[in-house]
Amino acid sequence: MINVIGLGYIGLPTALMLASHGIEVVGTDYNKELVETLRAGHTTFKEDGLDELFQDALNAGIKFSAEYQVTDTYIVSVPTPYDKFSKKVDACYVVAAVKSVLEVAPKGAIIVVESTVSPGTMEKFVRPAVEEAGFVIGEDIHLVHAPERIIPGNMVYELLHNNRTIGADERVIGEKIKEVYSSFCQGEIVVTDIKTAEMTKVVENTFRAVNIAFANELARICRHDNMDVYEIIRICNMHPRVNILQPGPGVGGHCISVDPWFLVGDYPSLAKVIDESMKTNDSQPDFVLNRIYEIMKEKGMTDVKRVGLYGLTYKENVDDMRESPTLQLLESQERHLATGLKVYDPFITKDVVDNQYHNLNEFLADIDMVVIMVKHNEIKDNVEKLKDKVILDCHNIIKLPGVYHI
Ligand code: SAJ
Repeated sequence: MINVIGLGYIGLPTALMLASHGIEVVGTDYNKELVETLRAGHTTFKEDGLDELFQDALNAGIKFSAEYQVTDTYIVSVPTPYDKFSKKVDACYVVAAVKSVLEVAPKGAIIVVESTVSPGTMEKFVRPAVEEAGFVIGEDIHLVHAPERIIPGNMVYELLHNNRTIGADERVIGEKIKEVYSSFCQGEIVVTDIKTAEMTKVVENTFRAVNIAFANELARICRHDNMDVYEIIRICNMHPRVNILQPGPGVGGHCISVDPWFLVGDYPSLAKVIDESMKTNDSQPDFVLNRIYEIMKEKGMTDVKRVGLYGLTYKENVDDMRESPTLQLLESQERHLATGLKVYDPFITKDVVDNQYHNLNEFLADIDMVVIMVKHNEIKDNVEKLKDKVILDCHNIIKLPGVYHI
């Protein structure tokens, strides 16, 4: 039996996937309300294919509990916040989960940490916690780091198809865990050591963050001299060895906008390109705000209350708002002592910010200018409703005459 600890964006789909592929699974979360919701047969977030997978797992007998289970294999998938000032990872949830596992784990149990951690976290925080509790690593307890790699918006497909990395002290333990993931994973599974596994995960996200920062910087250069950044990137990407990502209103989510800071926090005098890239991405919502004011001036608009931000989530077609560029932009607007921008997102049904709408038509009726912050399918399907608006399209998806870009 496998006890999956933490039933959030990564832990839940992983538990469901294992269960629906013949493995006995108990999913544990300290949040009793969440456990009750799952027990009542409801998922806790929206994701393509998640409800079907949930049903398969229920049919296969998956169980949910607030208690840690006595078993031989644990998968820990809890959040790893980071300290915004020191830029260092805060491994407190991982360490707390591991300590709770140790209270029930039998001799020889394997603890797999899936949460993203900065290189050296297992060495600096997890190993000491295990040793302080009186366990001998490699005899009483085996440690593994198997970072997740799935992308919100396509999680179920990527869980099945992505290659995976497993870091373990002992090859034989790594191979044993590889077998567990092979129950559903059709990709290649590499077994390596723990620190290499930690580093690969952070490097993958850093590569993407730096590439997006490069695209955002190109957008600023092109804006300065009135060039079309999208056409330039499109043509450059026709070169067989060039693959530039797209500029946007900023970088959100709890991965690309966070993980690279671990390297800056741990290697401040070495991680220069990464540091600058993160600063570029973090200042992108401000760049959009300036662009809004610039366009308002050009159009003779004076009332910011007639401007609306379309999209609150960190990216398209998900309901996750963590570190979202829209929230960053609104914070920035408040710092400038100006408020009043209207906001709407079809995926956010609760009231989370001022001046928020829950209906596209009502939102559009109250504004003259719309800023496309997120490229949800809904807005792509409703382009004709934007015809009489001033449009600032931060994603280059609206094909109408006179559209402004970042
Ligand atoms: N973005 C751009 N331009 C682009 C692509 C993305 O501005 O060309 C923005 C998005 O709008 C969003 C942010 O970047 O605000 C991040 O979105 P994303 O789709 O690039 O990535 P995440 O954060 O949803 O998921 C990433 C993935 N990592 C990589 O692709 C290397 C995923 O595979 C990881 O599992 C995930 O981080 C994670 O959990 O670490």
